Amino acid sequence: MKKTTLLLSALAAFALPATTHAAPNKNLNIYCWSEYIPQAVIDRFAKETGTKVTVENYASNEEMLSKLAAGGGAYDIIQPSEYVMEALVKEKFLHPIDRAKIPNLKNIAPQFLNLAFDPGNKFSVPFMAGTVGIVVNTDLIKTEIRGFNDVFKPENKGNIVVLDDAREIVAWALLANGMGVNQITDKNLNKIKPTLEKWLPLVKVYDSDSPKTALLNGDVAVGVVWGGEGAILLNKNKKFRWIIPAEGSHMFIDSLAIPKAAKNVESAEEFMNFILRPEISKEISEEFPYLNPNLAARALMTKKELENPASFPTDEEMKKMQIFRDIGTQASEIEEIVTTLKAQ
Ligand code: N2P
Repeated sequence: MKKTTLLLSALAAFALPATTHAAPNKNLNIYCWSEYIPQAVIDRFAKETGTKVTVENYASNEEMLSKLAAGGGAYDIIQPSEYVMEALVKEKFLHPIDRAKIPNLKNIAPQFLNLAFDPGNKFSVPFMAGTVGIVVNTDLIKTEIRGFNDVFKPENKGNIVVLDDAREIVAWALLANGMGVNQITDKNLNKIKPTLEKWLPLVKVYDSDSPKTALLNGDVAVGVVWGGEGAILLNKNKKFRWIIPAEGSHMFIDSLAIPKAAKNVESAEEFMNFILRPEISKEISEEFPYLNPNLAARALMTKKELENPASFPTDEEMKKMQIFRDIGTQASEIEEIVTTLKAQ
């Protein structure tokens, strides 16, 4: 949220007569991805449960981790992706979830439960899943784009937006060199460096918060973006096309978890159960159309929403998707490689 908006809402709250709202007696501090949890959902939870909710955003798993590592913030809920959840589980950073408090977990499709990053879902509740793919503005690009190798071509120089995310960018280069997204060894990193050296100077915009914006404005003609962002573009204009890269792709699963140091565990569990309600989860999908793992919510969604190819990959596409694993200390290495190459 912009500072001015914050200030305005603080002032507005101040201006309300004290009698109109019972003072919230519960607190919940959420640290989550930007453009992922609609404000209306937060507001409804706050009102319904009498909870004072604060929300802070991050644009990458690594940004969240560095803040947590620096001891920053006192969060009750965080929203890591699978590979970071795996690390946090290993490091015993998380508070176990009381499943009895989250009966709505029954709404989640079995394929998103009990995954390698958290067997038995002892610490994590799936929020949303998705993939990363290519969006092409077909008014501006007339040649066929099938995969990363077609995007990162000299003729597209200065016309490309990509996610500002080292793990993502390295995964695409691995795939383009015929390797799996988790095959991150020093040897393989050396092998893919020439690819990154070729690709990154072609990029105009790095944006993980809202990569759709550069495409919508016509600042760029092609992008490698989150599925939910692609889905919004497809809904906005028929000139946008979605492509799952021919070289391969991955599926992310972003879940909610409670840090051990959380002060408001009950509110955190209450919120987890709340977002898993079919109608709330559907509302989240309406604003941020990712791959919703909630079957009860999907039952409420329109055919158009369910058929958006950027939200819901086909079964065939899903079968081929890889899932990121924790790569330990190699994470800082890839961060360094990408940062250095971006600066050139
Ligand atoms: C939401 C970003 C999607 C998260 N803005 C990808 N893991």
